[in-house]
Amino acid sequence: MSDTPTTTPHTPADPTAASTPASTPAPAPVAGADDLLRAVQAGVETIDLGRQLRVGMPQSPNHPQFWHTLPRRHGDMVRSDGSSAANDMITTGTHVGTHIDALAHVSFDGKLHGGADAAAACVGGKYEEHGVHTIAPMLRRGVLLDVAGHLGLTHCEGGYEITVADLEATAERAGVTVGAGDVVLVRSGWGARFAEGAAYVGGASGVPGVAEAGAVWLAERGVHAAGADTIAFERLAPGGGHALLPAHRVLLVEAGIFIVEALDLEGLAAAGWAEFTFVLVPMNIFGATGSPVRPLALRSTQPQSQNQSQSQNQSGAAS
Ligand code: UVW
Repeated sequence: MSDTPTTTPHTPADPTAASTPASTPAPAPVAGADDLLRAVQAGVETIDLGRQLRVGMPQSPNHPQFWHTLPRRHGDMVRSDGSSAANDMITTGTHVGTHIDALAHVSFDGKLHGGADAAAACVGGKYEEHGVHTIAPMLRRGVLLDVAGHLGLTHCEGGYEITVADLEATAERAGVTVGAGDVVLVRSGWGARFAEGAAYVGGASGVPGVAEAGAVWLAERGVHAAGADTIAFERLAPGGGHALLPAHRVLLVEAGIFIVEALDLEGLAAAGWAEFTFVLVPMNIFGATGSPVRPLALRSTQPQSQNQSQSQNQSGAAS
């Protein structure tokens, strides 16, 4: 058996509870180990940004529902030694729970990102170009823009447009800049309402989020992906549902930027992490338009000065 430490992301038993950082144990450093492995072994805190998948959880009305059942339960088939196995079956849309939108998800005037003809791009019911299988696993700088926190609100109101001024003021207050290749997570606070079900989907009330201008701001900064704690990432007008999704057009079609929706950002905001390592691996479903995901935010448990002196010692030892 390997003695390599495993990271155990924190999963709250109560799906409405905010994730709090979970620390990995800190085993003895391995001589000659890779720098990244050494940093992980020195200690990592993890915040789970994914929602627990539960039958009946709130989801966009546009997508097939998540369903989980047990076709075989203990005792249905018992082996000669007395053991038995329980097995599951799930059926689900790919845009349920915390999920990522692939570029194939949205077209505009019949075109996908890069100008591909949206109808022709679907061959045998698969989007070979821009399907979710084309999204490489993400290990990137993550930035939290806690807009609700900046505005001093538990959550922005339904239908509130998070403006460019809000994004810039939130970033400035947190002391972060949004740069090329980043994954930017915008917190409206609406995610705290996930357990309320239909209220979270926000049909009548609308949902807060960035609109076209905010999406253009993100695209101008060359971000790799943008996410939010809401059902559709962007501002939804009261009573308007998903009638118009201009941020989807700007990000997915015009800029080629992935969108992550229904994130749990409460733990991240409570921990005050404005900058962190972001990890996300989509399911490798050939030709699909999206995938449920379980993203993680990671930070070293070592004080920054200690990290710097460790790497100085190591480079000194190497020279
Ligand atoms: C749409 O219906 C546009 O789906 P999603 O909210 O996953 O982007």
